[in-house]
Amino acid sequence: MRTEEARPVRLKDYRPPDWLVETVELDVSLDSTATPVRAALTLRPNGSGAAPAPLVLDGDALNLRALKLDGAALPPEQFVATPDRLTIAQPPQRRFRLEIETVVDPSANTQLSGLYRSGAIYCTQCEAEGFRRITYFPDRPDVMAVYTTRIEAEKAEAPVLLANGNLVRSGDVPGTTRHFAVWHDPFPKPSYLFALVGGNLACVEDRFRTMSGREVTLRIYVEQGKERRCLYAMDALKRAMRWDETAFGREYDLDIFMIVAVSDFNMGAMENKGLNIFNDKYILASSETATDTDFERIEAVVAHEYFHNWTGNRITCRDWFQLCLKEGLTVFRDQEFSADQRSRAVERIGDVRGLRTHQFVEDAGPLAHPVRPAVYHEINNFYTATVYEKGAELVRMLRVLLGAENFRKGMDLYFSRHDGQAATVEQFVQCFADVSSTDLTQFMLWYSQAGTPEVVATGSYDARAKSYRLELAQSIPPTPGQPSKQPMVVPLAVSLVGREGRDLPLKLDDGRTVERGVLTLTKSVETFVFADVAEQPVASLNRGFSAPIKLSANLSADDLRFLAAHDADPFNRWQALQTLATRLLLDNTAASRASRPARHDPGLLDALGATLADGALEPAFVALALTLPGEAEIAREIGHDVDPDAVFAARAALRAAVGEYLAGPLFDHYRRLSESGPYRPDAASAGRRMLRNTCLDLLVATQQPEAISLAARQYQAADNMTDRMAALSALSLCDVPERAAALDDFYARYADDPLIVDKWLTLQATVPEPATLDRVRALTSHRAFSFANPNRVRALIHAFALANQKEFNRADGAGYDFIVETVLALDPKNPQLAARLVSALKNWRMLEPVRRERAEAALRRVATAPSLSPDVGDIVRRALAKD
Ligand code: 0A1
Ligand code: ZN
Repeated sequence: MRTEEARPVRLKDYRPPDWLVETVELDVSLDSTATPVRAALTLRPNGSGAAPAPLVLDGDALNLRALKLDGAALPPEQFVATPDRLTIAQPPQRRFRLEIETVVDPSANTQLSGLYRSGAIYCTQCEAEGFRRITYFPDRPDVMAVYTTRIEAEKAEAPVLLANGNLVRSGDVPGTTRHFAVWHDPFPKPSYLFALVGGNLACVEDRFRTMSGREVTLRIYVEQGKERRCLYAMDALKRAMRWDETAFGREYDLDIFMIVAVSDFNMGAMENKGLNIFNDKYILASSETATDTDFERIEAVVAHEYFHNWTGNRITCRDWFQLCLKEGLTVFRDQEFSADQRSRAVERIGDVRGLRTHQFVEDAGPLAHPVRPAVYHEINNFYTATVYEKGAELVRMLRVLLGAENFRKGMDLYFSRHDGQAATVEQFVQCFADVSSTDLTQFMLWYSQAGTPEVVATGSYDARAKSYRLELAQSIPPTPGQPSKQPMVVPLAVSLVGREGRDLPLKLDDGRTVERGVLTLTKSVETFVFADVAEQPVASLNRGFSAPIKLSANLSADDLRFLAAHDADPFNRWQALQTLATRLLLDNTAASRASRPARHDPGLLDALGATLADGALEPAFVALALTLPGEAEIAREIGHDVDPDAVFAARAALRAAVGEYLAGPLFDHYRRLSESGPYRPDAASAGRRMLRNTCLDLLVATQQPEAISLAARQYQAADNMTDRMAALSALSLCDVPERAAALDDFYARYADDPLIVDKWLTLQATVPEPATLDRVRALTSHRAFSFANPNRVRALIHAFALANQKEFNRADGAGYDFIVETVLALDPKNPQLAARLVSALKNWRMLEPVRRERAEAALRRVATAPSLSPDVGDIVRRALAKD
């Protein structure tokens, strides 16, 4: 195992590589414990006239068996090979061929990086730095080579042999029980996009005709017997391929596109060229096994990985600091795809909820970092909500600022100007500056300044002058290493909403025009005065969440109720209700801590009731409107001295109050929305189920026996996983006998299906009761659980630490102790997984003093443990750092 090493890597130190690799020929002979890897690289010096450069290749836990240069064994005094480096001090300063033989042990690879085994399948994961665990290589994304891969294996063990690109040849190895396949990928690619797979896999096949008429074979490989569960993923893939042609003019480029689903995977999926490898959770779905949310995620992840073919693969990143160049942009693209496939408003609300829950929370704590970080110790720790989700928001802001047409032109220019290159964020943004003749220098601050900007809006109407004055002030809180910030460009989509919800014309008194309803704030404080405002309006600001900011506006409760009922922008209708609920939840959390009685807000309840009654609204939108902000988000709003018990109590009380106050209409909707006919995963059907299940959840929150038995009945009668899980999850929050019975029944029904058992583990981990921690501990010995499988660990332990704020943050610190124990046990086996788990403690400074002290002590125990991985070491050091 690699242990900690002092290696800050800095953006400012970037240097082009001394050596380039033109071609890579790999020959991998699969064996479960000793797989020989022969790599033949054609290397050439990068650039001319420079001082002679040594050749330094990266390695990680490698074992060199042989080394040849231009066909001759290299004498031992001419090179140094350690597990993590191969150095040839004086290589010839010309093109040469280097043949390297290493041997790797896939079965011992518990980190799931490099070549490893998932069950009986051989597979690889090379992003970010996994290729160096297979062979010595300049393992950096700006070294792009053409790969030819020969894989050999026992026919019986691995009848299917796959690698990137197109199949060139395959056949038996004469005189043996082995066979081979040779794959060639004509597109030069960085090593992180290399992949190979070997195993006994079933395959589902389809075809796609691209917009220029080329026929592409599509294949999804899965465990034998699970073929039927791939059909939805295949359908999503074809829709994604078509969408990329229409929305971005991007066509697929190889003859075959393959996806392989494996059970052991550290992340969601990986966009290897022509051979995506997926966590099977994001492929397998049927109405009996997957919820609507699972279907939606599968669609989004399949699309995301496919979209990487252009944004990531054809144009890759110059270095890992540019990670958002592929990830932020590709998340933006998958969000747009989902918005077009489903409901734009509902998708946007979902994306913003995700951003606030994960990214805003990250940005408010010690792990805050810019979308493009300037330094890292361990790149694996930068696959974050900030790089992905905030990164996507920055791309979206470019579109808001420049308009859809210029945005598309900018994308077209990016694709044509940088195809085949390893690019930077500057080069990306420059394309938009060029097509729109706009100076985007200030916009670049979004990439370099961490922290969520706070915008305070103060509006006032002058009835006599018929003018509306809007003062906007922005500030960005300090974040680690960045004590003070410069003002950013904030594109604020706005409207002045008049009586009956009409958008009043926007005319600035200084003659400037408000293009596409967007005000662009560029200074710390700016005032906009609107002229000819015929009536007193209510300002609807940051429509569609046009900028990823925290906005506070001087809107009264009446104004918010008005917007909730009338705003033409659905996002802000939803936001108005969230703001009202957040105000109440903050007051009541404080009241609970001070043992004061809770405040009631009949106005909020009426507004929720009116939303429920509004038949013109989409059911999924109504469901989101009825869903209160989560505990993590409320905690972040409070910001300091947080008592998670008080947050939980305030939220639970409000859910119960909504359930009681709206019991009649909730029951009515519940009955009216029952679906007839077979289950269909489309967005409209899913939206109806979502609203019906939200009604059930609010009713069950009252703990009334009638509601409990309704949930118990739904659990039994459900003909699809969405309804069964919704009933079980509502019940799981109540301490009633029906809960235990339903949980036992669920396990008995699905014991043989690990992905479904994961749902069962999560439900138990998220019960907000003191007995939960013991239950979670006990479940770690359950036969369905394994520390070796990341999905199991995430389902049980990450869920406890991240989705059960109350029990994880127990005042006695036992929740933290459990996480520390688990992190230390996991770290030597799978550091990436351990690092993600320990980051659950990142917001310790926000807590009230007793918990804060215990959480800090827990982090210190991790920090002082011997031989931490670089992954965990980096997180705990940053989490504890002073600034
Ligand atoms: N590029 C993938 C995510 C990914 C990142 C790192 C991995 O291993 C450390 C694996 C996958 C994506 O964005 O889908
Ligand atoms: Zn991605």
